Amino acid sequence: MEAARVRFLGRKAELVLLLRTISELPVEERPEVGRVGNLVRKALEGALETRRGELEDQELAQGLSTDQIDVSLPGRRSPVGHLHLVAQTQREIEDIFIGMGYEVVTGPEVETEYYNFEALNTPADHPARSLHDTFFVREGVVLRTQTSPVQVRSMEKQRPPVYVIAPGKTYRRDSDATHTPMFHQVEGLVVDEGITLAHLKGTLETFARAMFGADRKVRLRPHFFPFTEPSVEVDVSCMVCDGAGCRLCKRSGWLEILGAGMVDPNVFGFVDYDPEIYTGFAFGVGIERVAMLKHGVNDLRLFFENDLRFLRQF
Ligand code: 2NL
Repeated sequence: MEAARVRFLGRKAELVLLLRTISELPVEERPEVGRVGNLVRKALEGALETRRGELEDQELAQGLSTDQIDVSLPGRRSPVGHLHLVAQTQREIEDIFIGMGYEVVTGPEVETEYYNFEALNTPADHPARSLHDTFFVREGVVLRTQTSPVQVRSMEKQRPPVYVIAPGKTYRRDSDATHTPMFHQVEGLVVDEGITLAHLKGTLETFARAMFGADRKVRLRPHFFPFTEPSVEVDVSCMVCDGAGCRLCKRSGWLEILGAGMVDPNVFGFVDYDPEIYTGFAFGVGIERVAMLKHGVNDLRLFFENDLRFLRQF
């Protein structure tokens, strides 16, 4: 169409050249040549315009018949995330203890030395209170090294019976293949009349079986913590070999999962509970450790690198 326009209406078109040289014609011929020439030019312009309209209509009709939007095609899904394995595991632990009637309590990650150490029978000269092991915010204020201070606050607020668990972040100045400066813990505390070590063992058995399988056995080994007496370390029978001995449990058949004990009467002294009336047990379990054992994760650092190829597997 453009070629036709140039040929018949362009600067060098016959008609245009004729109209331009009209002044060279005899005077009496000029009006008639001008009139007819302009008529022809208008006719050509009209024809081009008509054809342009036809072609545009054709193009639109073609587009409408081939470029249809198929509204029945599935849409593109927005990516949806999920909880981090540590958060999932924390909730799983919470659910098990909620099922046994416990209340979930939380508290500050920045704590006073009083709640983090003093009230837990950990005296000022204890090595855990050194600059080497604990992050100090300022004099008398630390990043909590365990979630027990939350439980001390619970005891201050309510009288027994106390059945609480305290999940959350904890901080220690430690960093290597098996320790990170921040990690997660769930602590549990029971205070009531007539609570014994047997109640502790039964509770931890229920926990271990809910978490790692109905066949799990639990054993207690003597240990020491400043805030419990007696104190124990708690092993669960290996879920890989069922106690027979394998690489995971280093041929022993047992895996250490937590620390626990009977609440030291000195701790009750700080919250004004009468140790002649009440006894209690407490325990602390590392959430990352539970998640690693349950899911076969062999490197603690995977939890903190935020590599989606790892996280998406859970
Ligand atoms: C561990 C295991 C433990 C507790 C935490 C506790 C809390 C109160 C009173 C007495 Cl309020 N004890 N918590 C007891 C035993 C063990 O944590 O491996 N900690 C270093």
